[in-house]
This record gives sequence, C-alpha cells and structure tokens, in this order.
Amino acid sequence: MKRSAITKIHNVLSDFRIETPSWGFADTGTRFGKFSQAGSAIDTGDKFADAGQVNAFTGCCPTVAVHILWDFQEGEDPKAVGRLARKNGVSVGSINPNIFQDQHYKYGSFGNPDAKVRQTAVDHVVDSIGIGKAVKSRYVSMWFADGTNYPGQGNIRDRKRWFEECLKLSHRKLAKDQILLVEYKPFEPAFYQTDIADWGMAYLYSKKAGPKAKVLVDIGHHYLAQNVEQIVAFLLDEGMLGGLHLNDRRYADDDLTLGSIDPYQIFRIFHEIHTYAYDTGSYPDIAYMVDQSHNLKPKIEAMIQTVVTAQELYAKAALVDRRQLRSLQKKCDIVGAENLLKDAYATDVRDALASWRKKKKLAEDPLAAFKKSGYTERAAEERTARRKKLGIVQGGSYA
Ligand code: PSV
Ligand code: MN
Repeated sequence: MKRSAITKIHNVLSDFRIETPSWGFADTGTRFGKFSQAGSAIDTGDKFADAGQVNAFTGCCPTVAVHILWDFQEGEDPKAVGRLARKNGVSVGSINPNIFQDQHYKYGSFGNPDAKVRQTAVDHVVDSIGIGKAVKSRYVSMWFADGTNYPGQGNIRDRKRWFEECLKLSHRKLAKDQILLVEYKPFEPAFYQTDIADWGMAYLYSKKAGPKAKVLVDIGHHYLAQNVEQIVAFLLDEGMLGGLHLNDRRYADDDLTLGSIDPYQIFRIFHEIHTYAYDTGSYPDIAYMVDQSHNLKPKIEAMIQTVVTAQELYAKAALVDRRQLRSLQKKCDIVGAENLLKDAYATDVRDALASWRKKKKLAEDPLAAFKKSGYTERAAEERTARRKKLGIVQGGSYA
C-alpha cells in the first residue's frame, strides 16, 4: 500500500470513536429464553469494566451508552455512576430513557391515548435529560416501542400529534450542548403500525421538536430492500444525521454482528460519510454506537470483533479516490466510477490498521490480545462466586 494511503487511514482512524452499549455485556435472550454466560456482567460496574476492556484493546471506545432503568438505581446519584465509569477507564455516553418496559406503557408512551401516561413518559425523559447533564453526556437517545398491533386500534394522526407535542416538551429541557437523537424502526414490538416507522417520520419529528433534535439511523431498522446509504446521504445533506447504530441484519432487527451479512453495505454507508467530508472539508458530527446484544457469542469478544470490523470498513471507504470519482462521474464513466469503489473495498487494510495500533501502543491484533489476557476466565470465576453469594440464578425461561 502507498505511504499516502497508510497516512490517510491513520488519520481517519484517529478521529473515529465508537460507543459500546451497556446492554451488550449482560445476559440477554429472545422472548423464547435467556441464555447465560458465566462471565456476563451482573451489574453496572461489571458492564463498565467489560466496556473498559474493549476500549483498552481497541483504543477507540471511550464511552458507554447507558439505559436509565437498567444502569441507574432508583434514587442513586448519577454522578456516582459517572465516577464508576471513569474508574473503569470509560465515561458515560448516550443516555437511553426507558419508556417501554413498565406496565403503564402497555398501550404506548408518547403515543398513549391516556394523557397521564404521556406525561409520565415525558417526566421520565426530562429526568433522563437531567441525568445526562449531571454526567456530562452529550446525547439523549430516544427509541420508542410505540405503535399499534391492529387496524383501528388507534388514531394515527392523534398519535402523531401526541408525539410531536411530547418531543417538543422534552426538547425544551435540553441544555445548550445536549442533542436529542430520534430513532426509528419499521416494526416490532408493534406489528401493524409503528409511530416512528422510518427516517422521514424521524426527520419530521426532529425538525418539529427543535434544533437540537437529530435523526438516529440504526442499520438494522430497515426493510431488506432499502438503500440505507441513500438515507445517510440525505440526512447528511440536511444536517440531520445525529447518530448511527452499528449492527447488521439478515431478516429484520436481528442484532447481528456489523458486516457479518453485508459488509459492502457498511462500506457504502461509510463511503457517503467520507464523501461528505471530501465535499465539505470536514467530517460530520455523528455519534457512532454499536447496538448489538449477543446471546451466543462471548460478549466482549463480539464487541471487539465488531469494532475492528467497523475500523476496517471505515478505512477501506476512506481510500476511495474521490477526486477521480468526481471526474469519472462527470464523464458518465459508470464502470470506471463503480470500480473505484470496488478497488477501495478490495484493499487489504489490516496491516495499516496494525501499524496505527502500534503507533498508539495498542496490540496489533486486539481480539487475540484480549483472549490471551485471561480476563474472560477471571471474570467468569469471580462473577460465578459473586452470583452464588448474592443468590442470583442465571438463565431461565419466560414461562
Ligand atoms: C430495540 O429495537 C433497540 O435495539 C433499539 O435499536 C434501541 O436503540 C436499543 O434497543 C436500545 O434501547
Ligand atoms: Mn438502535
């Protein structure tokens, strides 16, 4: 590889940060059952410790997304959670309010026909914004389970207006430097109609909520045929892309490992981001976050594998010769233009990544180094003993 290509890769990697999710380190499952791992995190401290490992070995994951009800104890000083994170070599990243799991949200949160429930949901989001301020987190990340399961169940336009109103009320409470991310999802858990079903709806709600609201694109939250990179390009051009949830999917929102199904799609998404930077002279302000929770793979290894894949695809996409691409596009040399993308995609960037890591005093192969460290075995032993002491029984069915 040419020296200039290696330098380019080193430069873009140095500014590429990826947040890991706290919910990716604890035992999870499907609605059919929960499968346990001896070394999975028991509490928030464990989650930060595991995320700290991912950061220590990759050098690019300094923040951890947290879920209010899962990571903060009732009445706990949020600053104590911030300190716990720092003790483990990370800091608190995006704040995810939870307005979907409590019984009162059976018929929705911001879209609930009962005004009192809508108010409860807004109050929770406002509390979450306050927690974000206390821990100096920049993002409040909103994902809604709202929708209906049957035609006729709800008035779609009423629900839209309730969403607009509640998002506006939430937005009003943001500090100057806080950003409200609005995520969309076409279906699940609602299977007839979801209140924020696609990027157009998320865009509109964000615009109406106020200037600090931006769209969060979760790669898994699209129908199979959808052109995700086009959505990314559109939102970039409108200054409305706030965040990207990294994962992959084969069917729907399966939380598969980034790039495990369609790595070229991830490359094309990153290509749009690098192209934006080339055209405008600066990289967009995007929160990159892994949103995967693995039931079968060892969780920390899965996270490192994901982060390394993201870096590789981001580096490959940086290599597209954009000056040449512009000129080929102008001449309508379609084959030549497409081949520029394919050449970059086919480039083996692993040595360039390894030399970047070496410069940063990181292991050249983070996954192998992590496995060799013995952390998984130590965590399994210590956490098994702690579970026993606390009387925690792992696994179980949902029957
Ligand atoms: C549920 O679909 C989900 O995976 C969303 O993508 C959220 O971002 C995440 O959970 C955390 O609430
Ligand atoms: Mn998501």
